[in-house]
Amino acid sequence: MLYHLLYALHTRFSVFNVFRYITFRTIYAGLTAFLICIVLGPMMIRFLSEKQIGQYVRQLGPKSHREKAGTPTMGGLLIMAAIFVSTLLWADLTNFYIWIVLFIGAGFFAIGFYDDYLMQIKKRSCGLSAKGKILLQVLVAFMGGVMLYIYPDFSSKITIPLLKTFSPDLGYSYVLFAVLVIVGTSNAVNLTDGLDGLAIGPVIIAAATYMMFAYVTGHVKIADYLQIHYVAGCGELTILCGAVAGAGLGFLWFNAYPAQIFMGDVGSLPLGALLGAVAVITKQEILMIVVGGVFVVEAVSVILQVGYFKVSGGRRIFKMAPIHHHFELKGWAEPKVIVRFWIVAIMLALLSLSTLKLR
Ligand code: 57M
Repeated sequence: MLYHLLYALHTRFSVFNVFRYITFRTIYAGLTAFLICIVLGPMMIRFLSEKQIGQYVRQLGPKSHREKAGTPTMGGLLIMAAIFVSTLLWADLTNFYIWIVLFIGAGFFAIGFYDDYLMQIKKRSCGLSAKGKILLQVLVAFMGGVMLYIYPDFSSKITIPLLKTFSPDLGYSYVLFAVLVIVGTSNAVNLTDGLDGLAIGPVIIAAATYMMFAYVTGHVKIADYLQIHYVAGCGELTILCGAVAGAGLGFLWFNAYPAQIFMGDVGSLPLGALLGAVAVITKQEILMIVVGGVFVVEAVSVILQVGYFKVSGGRRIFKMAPIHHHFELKGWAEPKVIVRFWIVAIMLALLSLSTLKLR
C-alpha cells in the first residue's frame, strides 16, 4: 500500500523514488514484520496464557518434554498477522503472485487455526482428523494451482536443478505437481516443529533463500545472465519472503530455547505452504528438496519409521521419529539438536544457491 501511496509522490519529492526498488521494500517489509512480532510478542504470550491456550504434551514423547506442558501455543497467529500486514504495506498490491501466495497462506492458516482451536481451546486431544486436514490442504493448494495454471503469464514448465535446457512442460498435471509441493512442504514444516525454534530457524533460512530466488527470477537481465526461467512479476515475492524472514526472526526471539511460546499448527501449516507456493512460482520447486532439506529429512524419517514399524512387526529404525527426537533420545541436549539442524539448513541453502551458477 505504501508503494502505491508514496511512490506516486516521487515526481514532487525525489526521495520517494526509493519505493520503486524491491530491495528497499524487502528490507523494510522484514523490519516491519520483525518489529510487529517483537512489540506484540509479550502481549500475545500473556493473552494465550490468560486464555489457558497452553500446549498439551502427549506422554509418548521424550520425558524432557513433560515440563513443556502448558507453554502458550498458537503463536502462529502473531507470525501470520505480521507477514500479512507487512506484505500488504510494502508489496505492489496489483501483483497477481502476491495475492495467490497470500490466498494459499490464508487457507492453510484457517486449517491450522481450526485444528488448534479444536485441540487447544475445545480440548479435543486430536483436533482435525489427519484425513480431513490433508483434504482441506489439497483443496486450497488445488485452487491456488488452478489459478496459477490459467494465469496467462505463467508457464507450466518446471526447472530441473543443474539442467539448463531441460525444463519439461507438465501441462494440466502442473496443478497436481503444485499441490504436491505446497501440501508436502506444509506438512514437513509441521512435523519439524517439535523442538524450540527447530522449525522457525529453517523457515527463516528458506525464506531468505527464496527471497534471492524470487529476485533473480523476476529480474529479466539477471535471469537471462543466469539462464534461468524469467517469471515477470515474481520479483514482488522477494518482499513477501522478506516479511516471512522478519516475522520468523521476531517469533524466534520468544520461541528460542527455552521457548515462551509455540507457533501451533496455525503457524507451521501456513509457513510451509507459503514457502511451497513461492518455490512453485519462482520455478525452484524441485530445489525445495535441498532448500528445505531439514524438513524433507524430518518427514522422510517419519515415513521410514512408520513403514518399517508396519513391515517389521513393531521394530523401529530410529529411537523415535521425527528424527529430532532420535537425537534427543541419543543424549543430545535440545539446544544442541536445534542449532546443529540450523547449521545443516544454512549449508543446504548455500548449496541450493550455488545451483544458479552450476548449470
Ligand atoms: C506436529 N507437534 C509436536 C506445538 C507446535 C505420525 C507422527 C510422526 C505425527 C507426529 C505429530 O504428532 N506431529 C505433530 C508436531 C508438538 O508441537 C506442537 O505442534 C505444533 C506444530 N504442529 O507449534 O504446538 C510438541 O513439540 C514440542 N515443541 C517444542 N518446541 C516448539 O517450539 O518443544 C514444539 C514446538 C509440543 C512440544 O513438546 O508438545 C509434537 O512433537 O507432537 N508425532 C510425533 O512427532 C511423535 N512421534 C511419534 O509418535 N513417533 C512414533 C511414530 C508415530 C513415528 C515413533 O517414532 O515410533 C512425537 N511427538 C509427541 N510425542 N508429541 C513423539 C511423541
